[in-house]
Amino acid sequence: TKQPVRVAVTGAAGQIGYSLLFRIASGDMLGKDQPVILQLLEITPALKALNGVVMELRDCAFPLLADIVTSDDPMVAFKDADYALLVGAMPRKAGMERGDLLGANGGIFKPQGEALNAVASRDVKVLVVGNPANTNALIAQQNAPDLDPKQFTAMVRLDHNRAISQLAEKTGKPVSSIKNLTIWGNHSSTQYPDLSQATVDGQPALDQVDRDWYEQQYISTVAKRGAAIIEARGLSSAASAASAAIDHMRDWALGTPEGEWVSMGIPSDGSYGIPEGLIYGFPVTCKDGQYEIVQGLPVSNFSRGKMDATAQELTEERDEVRKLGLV
Ligand code: NAX
Repeated sequence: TKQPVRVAVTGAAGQIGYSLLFRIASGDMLGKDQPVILQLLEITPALKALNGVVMELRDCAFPLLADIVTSDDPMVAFKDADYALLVGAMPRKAGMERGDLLGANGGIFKPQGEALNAVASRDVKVLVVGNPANTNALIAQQNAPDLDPKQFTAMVRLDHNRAISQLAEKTGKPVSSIKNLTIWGNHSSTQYPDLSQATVDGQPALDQVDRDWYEQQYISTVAKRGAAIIEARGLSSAASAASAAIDHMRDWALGTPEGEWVSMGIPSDGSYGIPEGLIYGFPVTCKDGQYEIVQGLPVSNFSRGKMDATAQELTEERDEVRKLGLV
């Protein structure tokens, strides 16, 4: 039997945490043969609620759940962590400007980056879910100089999964028939869900839907799905966000299927003309715990405009957090 690995989760008493922790503990993320130790971080006032979640986790009697640690100190929660899912963040409140939001989250992700740098496993894989996810990942990364920048990623997998599901619905085909679509850029309304390389049952997706629907409806439906969920449910996406986080980490750790790619927010190496260093959604394949950008895909003028617009937004966010001294 394998040795347990340490999985840190922040915001563990929140909505996403309530779905995510049970999926991790049941083996959905790292495999049905991989024991885990959960190391849960919350703010002090939420520790009581977190204790209730821990009681339920214990009541599941998950065979793979080796231990649970809770703390309000990132130096404790991140100690020797092999995986870190940074879910807790400061939500945007009415009247908040982008600068205020980035500043408030800097107060969370700077110390968390420093703590990961100080105490996490040298191979820790970090996924930032808390919004604004891409720039929060950048802040944590820039405050962890002893770790490889590539160890910091942001979640665009929920957008990727939403894009698959919308296309499946439109074409009347099962989700499993859809391959190789990409979410480029920011997890925000500027994201670009790109069908130019996508296939449905092995045939080009764009031969099966009309171009107008794709450009005028599909892209914005995917990008605005989060708002539609809030409108319907009165709360933001939680179980689907948790499921996407599981997918992201599982594929990163255990690999993507041969001939298929997924979308991950990762530090740009300049591929596809995206400014180096931005945490940007790219098509990637994963093998042996490493991801690699899918190279050489053709980029149409339409795609170029969309890819540059979302890069521009991320550049502005980076300028803003530089001004605040966070990176
Ligand atoms: P909740 O408000 O239910 O939970 C957040 C939890 O984080 C709370 O329990 C809070 O006490 C905790 N927290 C706050 N600051 C903390 C800190 N410094 N250290 C540790 N814990 C802290 O939000 P939830 O619905 O779970 O969403 C969490 C985050 O995910 C939000 O920022 C949300 O915007 C973001 N999302 C990101 C998505 C993505 O695709 N990247 C999609 C879903 C979701 O909207």
